[in-house]
Amino acid sequence: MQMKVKLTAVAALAMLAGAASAQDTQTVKIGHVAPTSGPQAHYGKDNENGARMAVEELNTQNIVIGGKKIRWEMQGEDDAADPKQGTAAAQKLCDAKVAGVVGHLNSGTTIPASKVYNDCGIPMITGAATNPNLTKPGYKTTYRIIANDNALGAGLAYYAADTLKLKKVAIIDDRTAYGQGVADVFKNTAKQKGIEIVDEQFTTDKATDFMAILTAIKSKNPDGIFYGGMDPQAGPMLRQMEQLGMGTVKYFGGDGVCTTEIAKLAAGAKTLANVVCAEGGASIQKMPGGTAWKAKYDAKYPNQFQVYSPYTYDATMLLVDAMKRANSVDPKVYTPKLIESNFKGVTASIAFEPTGELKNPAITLYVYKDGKKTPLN
Ligand code: ABU
Repeated sequence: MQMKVKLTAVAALAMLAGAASAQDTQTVKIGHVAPTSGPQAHYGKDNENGARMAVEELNTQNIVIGGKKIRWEMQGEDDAADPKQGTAAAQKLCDAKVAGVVGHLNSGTTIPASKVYNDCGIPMITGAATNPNLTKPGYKTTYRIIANDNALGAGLAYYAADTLKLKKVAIIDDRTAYGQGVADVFKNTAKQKGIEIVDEQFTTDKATDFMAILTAIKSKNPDGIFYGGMDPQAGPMLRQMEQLGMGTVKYFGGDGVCTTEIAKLAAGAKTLANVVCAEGGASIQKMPGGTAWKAKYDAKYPNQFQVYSPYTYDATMLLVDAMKRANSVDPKVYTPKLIESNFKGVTASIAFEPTGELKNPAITLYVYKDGKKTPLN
């Protein structure tokens, strides 16, 4: 009997000790959303890798917030680049009570999802969605840490006019928020710079056959084509331009075509050498922590790097930086700290305009030399 009492007391003490340590540790979830299935999965997986890498590093840092040691967990969701799936994923993350969200990738999913996050009071930071309309509603929960399409589209138009001295350009876009938006900025700036827009054609983010629209454009004899869209379309389009004998036509695109993958998708087409694309931020070689970070990324995720993973890494770290400064993981408490960020990231020193846009965004233009993405500046 006495033995039984002793054992019960020991068990109770052990339970108390367990309860105390459980109380001192708190699991905090950070959501990530991107298309991790479908034709844009290579971008989405790269983005998710960046956020996961940050979470794994955070878990080695023994971070204490509000008196509790935090165990960080990433909850990854797939929106398949589809606006409806984007808002469903956002609601799922709200319901899961994540502390913050990194994403989404596509402007077409990010813009409607930003309202869902604002309604449930969770901050989101995108390092990929570039349509300027994202920050127009003025939500205090919406942040972007990369240049938007006003900078990308205009930068390319200036290059086409001032450096390449092009006179006649045709425009194609995929009718998504991103594709249409960046094409409009390019078109309007190019017109202001005296370039004639000889044709405008439209496609979708599902299409793979562009022979009809390229044939129509060829008859207008342009010096260049601007494509507003992503690489699953741009790669085959470059192949089909070659088949149609459009081997001297310059090909412009925003960050959506500025990937490692486009070299594979163009499948050896010589027209890849005509691509000039613009991406937000400095080239990885010129980012403050870019070279060392990329070496770590490549060791962990060989051959998966595309464009935005340094930004999803920084976005994750930025959320946690705001939580640390607020000494709280509660979105209501720490979200106001985000706008005051002055964070030395891998990609840049990150501070925000009152709108949630990045202060002083840089852009870099790239070409593909011998099939390899190469910065021009
Ligand atoms: N920024 C290009 C890809 C993502 C988007 O804005 O739709």
